[in-house]
Amino acid sequence: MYLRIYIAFLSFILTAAVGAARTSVPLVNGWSFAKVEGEKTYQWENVAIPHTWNDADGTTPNYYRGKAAYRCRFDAPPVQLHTQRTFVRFEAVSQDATVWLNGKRLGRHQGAFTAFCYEITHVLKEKNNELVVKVTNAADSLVMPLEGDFTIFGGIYRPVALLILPNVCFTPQDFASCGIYVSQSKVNNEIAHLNIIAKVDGAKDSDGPYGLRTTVFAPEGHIVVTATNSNSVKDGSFLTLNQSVDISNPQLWGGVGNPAMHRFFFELIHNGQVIDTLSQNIGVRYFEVNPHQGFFLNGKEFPLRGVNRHQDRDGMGWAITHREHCQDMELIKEIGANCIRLAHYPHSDEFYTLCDEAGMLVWAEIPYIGHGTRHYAFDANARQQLTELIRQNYNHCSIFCWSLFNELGGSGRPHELVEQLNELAHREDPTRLTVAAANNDGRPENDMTDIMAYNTYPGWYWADPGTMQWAIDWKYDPNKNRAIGISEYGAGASINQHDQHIVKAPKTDGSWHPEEWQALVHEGNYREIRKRPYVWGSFVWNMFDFASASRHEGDRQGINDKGLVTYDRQTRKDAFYFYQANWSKKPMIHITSKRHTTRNEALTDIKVYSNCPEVSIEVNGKYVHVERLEHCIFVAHDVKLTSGENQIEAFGITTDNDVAITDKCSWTLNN
Ligand code: GCB
Repeated sequence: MYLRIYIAFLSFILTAAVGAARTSVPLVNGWSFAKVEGEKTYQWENVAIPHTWNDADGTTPNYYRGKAAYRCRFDAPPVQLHTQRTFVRFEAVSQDATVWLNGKRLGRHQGAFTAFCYEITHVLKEKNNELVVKVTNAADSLVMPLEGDFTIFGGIYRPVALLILPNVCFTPQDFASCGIYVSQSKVNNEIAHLNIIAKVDGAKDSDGPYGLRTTVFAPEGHIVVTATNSNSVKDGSFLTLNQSVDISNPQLWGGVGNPAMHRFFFELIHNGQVIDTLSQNIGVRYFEVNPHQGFFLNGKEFPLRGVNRHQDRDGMGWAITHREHCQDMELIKEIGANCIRLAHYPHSDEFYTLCDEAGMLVWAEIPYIGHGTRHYAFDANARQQLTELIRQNYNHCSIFCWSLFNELGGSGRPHELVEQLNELAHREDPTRLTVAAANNDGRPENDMTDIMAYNTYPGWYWADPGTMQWAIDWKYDPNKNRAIGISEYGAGASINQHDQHIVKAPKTDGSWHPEEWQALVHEGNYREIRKRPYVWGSFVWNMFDFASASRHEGDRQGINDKGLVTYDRQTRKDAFYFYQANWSKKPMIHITSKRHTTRNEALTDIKVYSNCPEVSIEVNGKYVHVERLEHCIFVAHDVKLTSGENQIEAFGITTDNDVAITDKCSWTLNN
């Protein structure tokens, strides 16, 4: 057995060495940047990529939405002139970029969230190349998104790299995808039937046949199958190789807790030689949404309990790095979610990869928000952004649905475009579902996607938290085969504002957003969601506070404070722990209102979230009576604090091995 694995790896390493002609050289340094206003170019400053020019003003109402320029001077990395080609690939530039190399215009890309790639083989010099990128993040009625409360940070905010590839290669130019698409056409517990399409760039008719060899490694590392047969057809400028691969008794990717992935190693073969190679980690899985029973993963009920994520971060805006992506994922894992809506636009490839590895199910989305314009160029931009989202992220097994819009309204007949986008998504990817998030009932586009979800804020923008029951029941029709989810719900909260008696929503656009109300909204909303197993998924708005320049509410300018974690990722709000208690298997206990350290009233309730079956609470060393409520909430009612400092301690006994876990805090009574 071990010998087999060893031989498999040895042959893997040897073929990889032949195909090592493919390299990627990140362009991180050597950049300078200047804002451009009219004829005036401001002082150039040295910057590193990723970069945004809105890191400091992104939460102010008049943040800079305009033009800027970047310049990068670099020497060419070693390239074998006759056998290799060079490309420059941008992972995302916000939002409209035109690129030149050594004075030659390479192209223009419109859309802030997707990658694009140009060939530079014949423009690249050995020394002193100058790459120029002119960018604007000014609002543009022909480029999605046209609306949304989130800040549109400008800049080259995701990595840029030079790709050095063999003359004939898996193409980087098919909407900047990796050139290979693994389609999970039929997967069940007995077999994974996969169709692979590899698009090849640079092949000439006179070259004779090209072949594709695919080797699939099991999660443990041994080879499970090697496929060598492929059909080739000329498809525009590419040669397309089609192949079927069957994995018998596949080890399935089972979501959080069981994200087993196979390694796919692709070799492009010509005249018996391996001329290009590519490797992808992909989990095989199958899923289904039953309109009356919810989400199923690999044939088993799998209720999706999720959060939404925006990509920005305090002091960095969208220009975040590996470290920040990982930290976000760690926090999402810590809360115990099993699903993420990556709102409201395509996120970084790196984050989808983290989702694959963590076993998170993912809702992926294009930025078609609020309204569109009835202009062919806008429609074309929508189609382009959707195609890029799908092709660039095709192999991410975490993604189960493509979302076509968020909260459309207005009279611009958006359903006509949604219909086109729905067809496009199905044509591009028949294996995944289409979805959308609406906030208005009765609109024609709400009936077009495979499954549907609604943004609803009972207890915040309207009514009280328990009204979530009507919000859901109103949308769900037991006689209709229409699966319903909750794509957004939540409430704003400041970690510096507290109220022990709050019974109704504060003024939502006011400055008073006590942390306690957010927690009550989530308790009330979640209770109703849980009672309805047909809700295929629910997604808290939002996992993190995010920049929303036009807002001035709560205790910070320019922040949407509905996050369960603060914008700097330093503080988990009480509502975070409510979900952790309900979702995470790791024993936890948390006293709420801990930050309400100075009290003016002696009588108070003490509320604790814990996933332990039993919780006890001591106040100044004496036990108080604790009532256990549903959904991991424990309350000691009308506890009397004494003047001065009070020590509160909560104990939970875990089910595993009777170990006690504790949390404590101290409150000072002022009279
Ligand atoms: C929504 C939007 C989202 C907003 C959110 C809010 O329905 O889809 O982009 O941020 O409401 O906080 O109001």
